[in-house]
Amino acid sequence: MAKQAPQSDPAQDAPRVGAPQHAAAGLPAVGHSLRMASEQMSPKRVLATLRKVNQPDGFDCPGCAWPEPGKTHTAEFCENGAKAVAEEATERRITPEFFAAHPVAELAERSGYWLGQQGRLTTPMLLDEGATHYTPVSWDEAFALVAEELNALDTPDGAAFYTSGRTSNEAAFLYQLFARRLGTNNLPDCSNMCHESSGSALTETLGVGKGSVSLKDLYQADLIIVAGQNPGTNHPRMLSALERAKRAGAKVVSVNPLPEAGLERFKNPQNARGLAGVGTKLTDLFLQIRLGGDLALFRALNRILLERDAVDHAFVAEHCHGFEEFRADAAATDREAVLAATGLPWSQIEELAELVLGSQKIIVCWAMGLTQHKHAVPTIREVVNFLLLRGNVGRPGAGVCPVRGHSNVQGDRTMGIFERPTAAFLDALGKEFSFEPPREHGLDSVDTIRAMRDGRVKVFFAMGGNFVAATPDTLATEAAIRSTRLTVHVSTKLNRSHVVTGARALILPTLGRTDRDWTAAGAQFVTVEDSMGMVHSSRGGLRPPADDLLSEVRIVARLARAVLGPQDGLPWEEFGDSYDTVRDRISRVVPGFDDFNAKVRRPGGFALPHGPRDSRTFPTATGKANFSVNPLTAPEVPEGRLLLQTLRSHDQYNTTIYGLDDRYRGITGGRRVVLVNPADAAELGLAEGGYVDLVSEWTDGVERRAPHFKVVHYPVARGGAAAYYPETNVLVPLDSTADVSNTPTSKAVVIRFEPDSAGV
Ligand SMILES: Nc1nc2c(c(=O)[nH]1)N[C@H]1C(S)=C(S)[C@@H](COP(=O)(O)OP(=O)(O)OC[C@H]3O[C@@H](n4cnc5c(=O)[nH]c(N)nc54)[C@H](O)[C@@H]3O)O[C@H]1N2
Ligand SMILES: Nc1nc2c(c(=O)[nH]1)N[C@H]1C(S)=C(S)[C@@H](COP(=O)(O)OP(=O)(O)OC[C@H]3O[C@@H](n4cnc5c(=O)[nH]c(N)nc54)[C@H](O)[C@@H]3O)O[C@H]1N2
Ligand SMILES: [Mo]
Repeated sequence: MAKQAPQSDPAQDAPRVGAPQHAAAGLPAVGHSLRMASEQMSPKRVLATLRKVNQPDGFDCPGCAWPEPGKTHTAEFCENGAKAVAEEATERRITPEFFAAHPVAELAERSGYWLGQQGRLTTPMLLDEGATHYTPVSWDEAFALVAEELNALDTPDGAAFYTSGRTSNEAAFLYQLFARRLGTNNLPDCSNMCHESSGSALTETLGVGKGSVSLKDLYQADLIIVAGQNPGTNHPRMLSALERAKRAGAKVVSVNPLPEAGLERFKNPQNARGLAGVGTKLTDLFLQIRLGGDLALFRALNRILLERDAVDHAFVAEHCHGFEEFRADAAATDREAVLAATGLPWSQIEELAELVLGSQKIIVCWAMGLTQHKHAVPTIREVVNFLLLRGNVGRPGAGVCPVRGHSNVQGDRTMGIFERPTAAFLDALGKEFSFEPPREHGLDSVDTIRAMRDGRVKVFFAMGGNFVAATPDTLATEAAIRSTRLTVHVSTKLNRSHVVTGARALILPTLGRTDRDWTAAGAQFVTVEDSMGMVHSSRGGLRPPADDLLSEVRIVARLARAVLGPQDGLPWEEFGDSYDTVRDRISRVVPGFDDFNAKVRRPGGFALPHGPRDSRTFPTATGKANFSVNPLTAPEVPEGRLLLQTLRSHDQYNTTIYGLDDRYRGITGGRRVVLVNPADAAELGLAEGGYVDLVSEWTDGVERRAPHFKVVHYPVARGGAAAYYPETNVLVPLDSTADVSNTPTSKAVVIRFEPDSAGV
């Protein structure tokens, strides 16, 4: 039986503040995940579902992209994976009656948390022009309507096709094929807001925009630096890997403006010691860096390594390009500028340098703390310089480790979800399907918003995700979306993007990872690629929320047939019924996927080739690994202002809010909090527990305000503040993006504080 949805709403949230914790997981995490799951499902379904997470015969956890260890533990999931699974496998349902009872105007007043709690979507729904309510439509009507709007465009570039990173390889491949046969490269995706900066920096310097390490490398490393990442919440299974690395003698350094509990100590819930005992201390050295100080930190490290001549000269001579220019510039790194940018004492930087000098094998892991800054790309290039100096790329126990977010965000890119595809990819695609794909680059996420605003994009189609809530500058973005002709969302759950729409809107419900997927050709499975380039299968086992739900693969296949017409000539029906036929095509288009259908049926799947990792071959413009020169910059913050980073609480998955607690940071019952260093709070007159408005400052003079945030005195690095996304996306200016990657600067928003305008 479906249960009643809880009614609490963050609009009336009342955060309570306790002490931050100093260890992650352990028994409370197990209890927490089971409680969350049982709010959504019967006990039998909880067991049946959680038993299949990340098992060879089961489904890939829709939580994060962290890889599965070779021999899977019987419970290879974590507290937050369990929440992600429960969110999807919930027994609550949204039926046409729900939409009849709630006008869209009313739903637009509801919190994202409330929308998500209503259950799984079951029926295709249409919001027609001028209508107040969504009404049911048949699948055929829905596809015909999309075809009508797309075919009415002057140019295929008047449409944009967004992807969120849960989409399977098979669906992603067909989706980009469809967009390109239609004639556009407008394929924005969540990567644009996520690891695009990593992809840009790594492609330029190493030739492959992905991480170069496997789990085995982590276990063999001497030193692991975790910079700008909160794995205790966002990649909990990474803590088991760090624990294992530590047992084998590795040192762990964390670089973060916040002391994150998960990096301090880990109580592994999968063994008795972790459940009951004190757990394992993870961080050996914690550098509490200022927001945006990482480029300065890595430049300082590089200067010290050069001064000590701690350079792998043989590696540099044989494999690298640009060393002399880099050396001249890095050696001149100004110490005072480093101290100002990082806020760290020089002695701590030297302490880290000593650890580096004592280590043969070094890995640097990072996530959004590095990628969402104006100077994110130069920062990551400098990390690469640091690793190249001592030959830490392309040998066991060493390398770059950008830790991906969505469970298949890396695979989607591999399948061609990219607004700037390479010529080689388009050549292969064109050859396989006998057509000439469009060559002109398309729009990324931020440029899609601009194009909608300017009337150049009229149809917005989303394969998953929650575009209006996930993107910056909420008010500008919502206005842009509302000016379009048609918005279409292929979704599992209701969210904000379904109630802020174009003139017409469609919701196309779909199967999730946990659902059984049967077609005319029998049982189907899909494949995904994890953060370390391992490809494996995923097969759901639950009865789908409705009998006529279509998988993403079938939705794309039927859409393509409806839009492109019978004259298109590709066997879309066959693609939709038999995913093996899609994989056969992928095997001939995407490098590394030869013999795909056979290889993916082996337990554990297979690893994609990676030149730098496998053979120290670097497919860059110079044919070598490129050193780069990255002038020292850091965010500038005027007097009386702080730099705000927007981050995740422990009870959310991006725009999906599971609950109102952030347990490790000691915050419960609400999300509208702003964490401020007590010394900064004293200077700015921000009383603990008081309420304020956050107002962001940007060169365009537009006022961006997020009202009613409770001030929490918290040990964040001086000069910075932290608050949760997506509530704070209203503060991130659309034009404030990273150089090169165009990623919104979600970790660097200049704000001032004003009296609480909600006046509560
Ligand atoms: N449970 C759960 N899991 C998730 C997600 C989720 O929302 N919930 N989201 C998924 C997705 S899509 C992604 S991309 C990942 C995100 O994973 P993370 O990147 O860990 O997520 P954030 O909460 O954005 O955390 C950023 C971390 O970087 C630190 N930081 C911020 N600015 C700086 C800086 O300038 N320098 C340094 N050194 N550190 C900084 C913050 O203090 C924080 O610890 O997680 C994925 N997994
Ligand atoms: N201020 C600020 N903004 C940020 C960030 C930040 O740190 N700060 N982080 C950025 C990052 S890293 C990312 S990745 C983006 C995330 O941006 P998105 O990927 O667009 O957002 P999500 O919240 O992950 O999308 C959740 C929705 O996906 C749908 N969904 C879930 N599972 C499935 C599925 O299997 N199939 C389909 N079709 N739909 C499904 C559900 O309807 C759910 O409501 O946000 C970015 N925005
Ligand atoms: Mo992400």
